[in-house]
Amino acid sequence: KTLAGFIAGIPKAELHLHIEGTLEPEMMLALGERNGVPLPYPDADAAKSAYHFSDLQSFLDIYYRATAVLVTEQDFYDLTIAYLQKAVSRKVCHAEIFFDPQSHIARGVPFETVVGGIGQALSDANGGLGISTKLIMCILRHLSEEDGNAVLEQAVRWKRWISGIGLDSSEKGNPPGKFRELFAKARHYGFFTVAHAGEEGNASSISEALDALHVIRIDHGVHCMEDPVLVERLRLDRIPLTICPLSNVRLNVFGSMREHNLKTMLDAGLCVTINSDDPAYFGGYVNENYLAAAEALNLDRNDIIRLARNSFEASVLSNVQKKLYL
Ligand code: ES4
Ligand code: ZN
Repeated sequence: KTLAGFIAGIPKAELHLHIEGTLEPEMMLALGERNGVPLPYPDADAAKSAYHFSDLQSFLDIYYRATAVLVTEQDFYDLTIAYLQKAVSRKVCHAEIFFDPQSHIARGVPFETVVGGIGQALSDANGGLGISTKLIMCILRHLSEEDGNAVLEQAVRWKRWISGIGLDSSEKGNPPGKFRELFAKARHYGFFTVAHAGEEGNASSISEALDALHVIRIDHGVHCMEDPVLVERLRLDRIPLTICPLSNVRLNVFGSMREHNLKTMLDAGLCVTINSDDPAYFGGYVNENYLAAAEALNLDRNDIIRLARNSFEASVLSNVQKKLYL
């Protein structure tokens, strides 16, 4: 069996996936047309060739602009169903999915429209598609804590569909501590919490996310290796890291896939997982991320099995549900 076939055949969980980052150029253009939202690209090929990024911010500018085509509840429903179908066909059995309500509210799209469309799609899939899901509402860290508090208060009324609170967007200049009180409130309300940290920021931002926000998992976290004390803490406490190899290379966190430290982290005994982040922008879904990392870093089949098992261990599924996969 080929390595690609092996990867495609094993059950996986995806834990770091922005639903807005699954907006493929074809759907972006169709929704732009449907909703009368102008786009800077004449066709899908032009969009794809514009997806060259120098760093996280240069990506975020293009990504937030594209999300402007998402207007109606049906748009959010269609976007989510399209991702879930791709996930199922790649043997993703469980997905914990991020969304960014503040980027939509700022454009005048109501919170209920966003959560209603995404939540209905997830709920329909749980019945028919054969994938389980959790929804994680991300707070945009470049905005104020006050702005984040407003969506947190709305999320409480949608607890039947929202399980966790995350933290994303520009890491530079927006340390985790800025959201200490918001995250304390989120935990008080019964949400689990995660945060992007150590993507462009250094190891201290990871420690700060653990100490100030009490997150159960770190998104990216690739800069942890700079701090041996932190590595030991992550290892002993089995704090999972959701790694996104293609994203890291496309955003110049690493100069090439061969320079990625995923294998080093795995060999250090960390609970690392492979995920796709924003697959419509970074050149592949979860299986392509496994394959690109495996080929560049010489991962063997035991490494791949370990990564897939880690993905279920790192999920928020109950122990009973995890036993189906571990
Ligand atoms: C993101 Cl790769 C990445 N980092 C931070 N925030 C994000 N939002 C969407 N993709
Ligand atoms: Zn991300």
